[in-house]
Amino acid sequence: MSAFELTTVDLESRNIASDCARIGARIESYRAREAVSHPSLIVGEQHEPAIPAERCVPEINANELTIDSLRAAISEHGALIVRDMFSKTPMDTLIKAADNVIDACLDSGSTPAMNTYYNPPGNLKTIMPKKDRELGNTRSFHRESGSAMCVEAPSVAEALLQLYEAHGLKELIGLYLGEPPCLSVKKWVLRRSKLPVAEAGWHQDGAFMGTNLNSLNMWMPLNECGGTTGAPSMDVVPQRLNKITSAAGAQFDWSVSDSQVSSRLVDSQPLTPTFSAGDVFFFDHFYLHRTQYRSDFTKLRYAVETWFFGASSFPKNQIPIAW
Ligand SMILES: O=C(O)CCC(=O)C(=O)O
Repeated sequence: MSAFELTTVDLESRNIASDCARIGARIESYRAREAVSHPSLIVGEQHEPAIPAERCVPEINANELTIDSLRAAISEHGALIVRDMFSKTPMDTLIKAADNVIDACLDSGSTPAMNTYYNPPGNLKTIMPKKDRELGNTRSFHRESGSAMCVEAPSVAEALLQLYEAHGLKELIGLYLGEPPCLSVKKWVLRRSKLPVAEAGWHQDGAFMGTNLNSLNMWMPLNECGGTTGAPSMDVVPQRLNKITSAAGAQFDWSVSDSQVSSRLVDSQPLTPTFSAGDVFFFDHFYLHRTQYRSDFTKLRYAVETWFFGASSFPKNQIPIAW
């Protein structure tokens, strides 16, 4: 494991102009790039999901994380929890960063001065197919959900990439995807839950990203959540799915109703894992989940959600960017 720790001093001493230029270049390098039409899919409808003896969310310690343990868990159970992936220092740095970035993005009427926590690249608007309107809608969606895109703060985004790479994740995720990974403007997000937690729909991200792609999400809670912690974790259906479940009766065309979850998925009733700061949770675009829903949370939960895609098997609608 690497010694790279990511302190607030490290973060705040970064060069914000060169980080902004790097994120701008990462965005630009995918502007004209289209995904291949027939990628070799890791999971597709033609893959019969293995039925494991036990429906669970498998978990391992970071020192057991290999390409084989990752592949086996995702192919049998749809997900993997890795305990103790990161130490507490970078998680605390990122909580402060999430507060600053989300707060900077909150006021739609004013533009904060450029700083470590807010310096969106100039091409963020032009890369969106519907330009201003799409960027505005994406930002309002995040404001309402208590989140912000990492690329709003290129120094935070670049520091995250450095942290991931120092922990061997670039190589591991590339092996999993079968090619170098790319990320996405829209699906790389700093999150700070709102209290009370709204009842968010059960969903599979493939419902709006599409399914002709290869993906791996690394969801990283920055503080403890679930169980008796008082902070919301994630509710999950602990099952390898290989298609999108019907949206019939659900609030949105990309979400899944409670009754579908309780009636169609009777053998794998939802679970709510408990996480500590520094754990990570891997799953793909077929995994059915939602923000843990209960009315009595007392604490905020911070997280970073990072979706990785194959460099040639990505959802163009999520605005891919180079790693
Ligand atoms: O952070 C959350 O509660 C939800 C995250 C999520 O839906 C995702 O990572 O796809």
